[in-house]
Amino acid sequence: MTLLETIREPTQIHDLTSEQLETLAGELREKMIRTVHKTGGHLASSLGAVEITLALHRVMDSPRDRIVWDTGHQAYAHKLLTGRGDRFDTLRQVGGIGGFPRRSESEHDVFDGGHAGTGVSIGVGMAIARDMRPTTDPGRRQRLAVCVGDAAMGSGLTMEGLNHLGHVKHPLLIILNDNEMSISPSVGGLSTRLNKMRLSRAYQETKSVTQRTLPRIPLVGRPAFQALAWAKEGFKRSWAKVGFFEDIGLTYIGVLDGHDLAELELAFEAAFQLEAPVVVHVKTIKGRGYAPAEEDSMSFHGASLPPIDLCLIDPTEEPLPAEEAPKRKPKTYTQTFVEELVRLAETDERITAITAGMPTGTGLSRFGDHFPTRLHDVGIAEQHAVTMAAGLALAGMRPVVALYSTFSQRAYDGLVHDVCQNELPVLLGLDRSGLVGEDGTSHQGMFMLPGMRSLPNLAVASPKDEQELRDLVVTALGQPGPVALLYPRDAGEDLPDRIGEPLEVGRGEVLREGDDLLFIGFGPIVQRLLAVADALAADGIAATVINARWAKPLDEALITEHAAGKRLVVTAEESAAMGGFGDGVLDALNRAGIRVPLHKVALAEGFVHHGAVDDLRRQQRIDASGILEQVRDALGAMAPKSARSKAPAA
Ligand SMILES: Cc1ncc(C[n+]2csc(CCOP(=O)(O)OP(=O)(O)O)c2C)c(N)n1
Repeated sequence: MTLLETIREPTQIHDLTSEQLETLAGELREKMIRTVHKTGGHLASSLGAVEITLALHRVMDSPRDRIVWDTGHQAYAHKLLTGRGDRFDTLRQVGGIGGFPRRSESEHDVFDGGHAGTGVSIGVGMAIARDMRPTTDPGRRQRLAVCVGDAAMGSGLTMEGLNHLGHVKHPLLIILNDNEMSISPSVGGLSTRLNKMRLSRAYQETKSVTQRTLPRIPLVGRPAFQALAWAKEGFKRSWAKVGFFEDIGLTYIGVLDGHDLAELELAFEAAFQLEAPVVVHVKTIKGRGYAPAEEDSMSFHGASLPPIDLCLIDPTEEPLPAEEAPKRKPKTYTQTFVEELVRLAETDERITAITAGMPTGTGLSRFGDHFPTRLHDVGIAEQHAVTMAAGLALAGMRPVVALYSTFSQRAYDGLVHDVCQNELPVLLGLDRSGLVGEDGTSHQGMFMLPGMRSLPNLAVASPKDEQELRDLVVTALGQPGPVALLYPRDAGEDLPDRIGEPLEVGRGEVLREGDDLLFIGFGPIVQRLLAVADALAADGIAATVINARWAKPLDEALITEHAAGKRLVVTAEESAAMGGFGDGVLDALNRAGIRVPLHKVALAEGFVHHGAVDDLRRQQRIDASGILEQVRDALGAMAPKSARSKAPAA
């Protein structure tokens, strides 16, 4: 049995020796590497945070004390130390444990995360609540810590939280886990500043900061004594230029080696003794402990990882087989979107692209390869990305912002107030629209369509295949106002490349005709409707299939023309049902006075948990066979009672 296998509760690590802790750190890393080898996941970030996790759990007493993981993608060691070792191999699988902290899994998880930049605000809220308790309440002694990556540190939400914390000054430990990386290298003025802090170690400032801070450390108890001893030595060697954080009212300790467990423990203890908001700035190596991930943390950041060579952690394992020629994979919608953009940007210098910290995920790095000065990575700052696009558009440019649908939720006000109110020609590419899979509830791209349907001036489209995505990119960039294009994480239909052609805004198309039913789909789900129509045709039920293309403006004329006289209208979208595309069709039919039963195929109400996209589609009954079942159920429910009892089971 390994040491890790004996740990059920984090308090068990309080009494381990430094040798045992070193062994444990190794075992944690091995377990992560072996698991993520099979499941995929955020390997590099979690490998880099092992010592931070151990140190936090040693100086804190979770769950009485609370540890908040910003984003939550670096918390695998925390999961393994808090009773989830047995189930860890189910990571990110349907029914298994999630990739981010989840309160349903453990009392040690504080907050269901997934989006970057939330940690400090959560921590500030909890600190305020703690300090509102009566002074006699033991809960007042609760220690609170937030671990934030350097890229998330630069996000707007974190900045708002720090700004407020510097004002209210509630005790809170913020660990700045600085590995110089976002998914790609971190960008921005703060990142440059952190670099300087790391490099300079400004001893000349040590004295004044030490003088200011040391008297505030109470001299009681052994931990305080240790902390003080550390502080006396540690401040000398590690206080760096403190301007930024100190200027806004936070105490700063750093820069420390984020893999030196003893030093981290002392720093965290010292920070708690200060009873103030303290930023402990630690330098870590993303991917620490697995050479390929240390060398290329970008590839080992997340979901679709390169193959993991287990023999690098255990020589008895077989090395990876020699590389086979890569199989040709159909192009993704993301690739097609960027290809078309690049093509258009060759002749239109006004086209500029913006990413919020996701140049590789959104494919825009390719745009940057062609036009380095026309790609702007603003960091994890979706709101700024969209409002900055409004600024570019006001100045005559044709900005294209590509965001994952889920992260674009942050930019909703920018879209409403800045882009739509001002009717600006911004193209918003909503990548990962629909189910995204293993990242789970926080990441599914399912809420923006209902949110956007009510926005004046905005056109909203989604293609049935990747060729049509090209057409829609051309169309969108020809519009005088804003357009949102929704496309999924998936590969396309493997259709030949061709140049996009402009389409008419708000015009759908009929793909096949049949007298009994009307299917209307928004986005690539149209392909599944065609398959369902084929299956029903074999039963003698004929369906018309409309590719709507536009959720807004909706092709009401086409829809009402074909809905009249049908037994059932079925709408389909891979998005939240409430207020979505189907509701738009229903409204249109009502307005036109057409009374036909309508069945909405969409995601069930509630959050969609993690798992492979195919499994989730099956679970939600929005894969082709699920839709077929739904249609048969709806037809069965409509049949007159006598006929219904005879109807075959779906
Ligand atoms: C609002 C939001 N935008 C984008 C992302 C995608 N994302 C996940 S982790 C990450 C990089 C985080 O970098 P950092 O905070 O420095 O932590 P590290 O992974 O380097 O430890 C990004 C951009 C996200 N989770 N949330």
